[in-house]
Amino acid sequence: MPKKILILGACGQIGTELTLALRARHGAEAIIATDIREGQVELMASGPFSVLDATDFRAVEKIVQDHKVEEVYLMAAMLSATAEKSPSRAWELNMNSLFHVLELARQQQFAKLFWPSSIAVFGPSTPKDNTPQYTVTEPTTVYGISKLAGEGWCSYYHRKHGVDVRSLRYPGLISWKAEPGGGTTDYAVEIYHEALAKGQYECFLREQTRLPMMYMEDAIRATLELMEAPATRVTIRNSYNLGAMSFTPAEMAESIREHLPGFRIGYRPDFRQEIAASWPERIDDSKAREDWGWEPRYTLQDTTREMLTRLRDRL
Ligand code: AKB
Repeated sequence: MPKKILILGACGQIGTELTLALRARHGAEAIIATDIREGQVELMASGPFSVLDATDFRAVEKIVQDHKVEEVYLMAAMLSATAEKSPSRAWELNMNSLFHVLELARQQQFAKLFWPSSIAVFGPSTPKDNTPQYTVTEPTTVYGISKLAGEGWCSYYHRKHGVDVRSLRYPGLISWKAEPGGGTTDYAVEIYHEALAKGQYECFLREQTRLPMMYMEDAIRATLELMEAPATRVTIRNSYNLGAMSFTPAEMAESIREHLPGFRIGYRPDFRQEIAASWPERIDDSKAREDWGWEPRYTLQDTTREMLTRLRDRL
């Protein structure tokens, strides 16, 4: 019998592709996808799905027990921009959902946990270029504070209770299957949709705002590689820095112009500019490379080519 894997937050930007990738690897029936609401057609048709609130401890415990779950991926979270608008709801969702699964793992109700962290754990006092694994972490957003606290709890549960919890500090993620929602890096997905639909885009960040980014296929592969690595290779139990590329909105627009020469971009920075300005520009992910062999594949040019081709095919 294949091991049963539970995904909480399966309908979000990462959850959607993670669910499909895990189903391709382990078989549809082995993956129990859950979310607070139903997701897109491809995901819903791909295998078992239950509506589940990740902050409801009893409901999560029941599904773990009913399916004899061995691994959990907790992908439910409120992202940076939305969290600034609802700080207490963001804290409740981001922290309580994590506590619940850490507790169930401590009670040995399942064996292995993945929890996503973010470049948002860093703040304005962090070195921006080649941000090291170990450095100042003074986040200035609600989301970043919750991710930093979560990292602390992950390493605590590992040290004190031997919980096999693994985590990545994702950069901004670029995907075509599912759209992001409520993040500061979302412009890097919106821009492709608008480039194809209207030939122009108004960006909510300034043109020279450089941020670390990654194509979703790399992010999913990183997640699976970390989860499949032998426990002895996983020396970091709060969260690994993870990098791939780094660019500004102006550079992204330039890469789109190589395919759509008439594409135009304008800039109208909003409150997300301040969030982006507090984050690193480029990440040093040498610990992930050393420990479990991380190697990104997609550059900005690859990403632009893939995004435009895939989105065009879907039109
Ligand atoms: C966000 O913009 O909030 C996220 C992230 C960098 O964690 N994409």
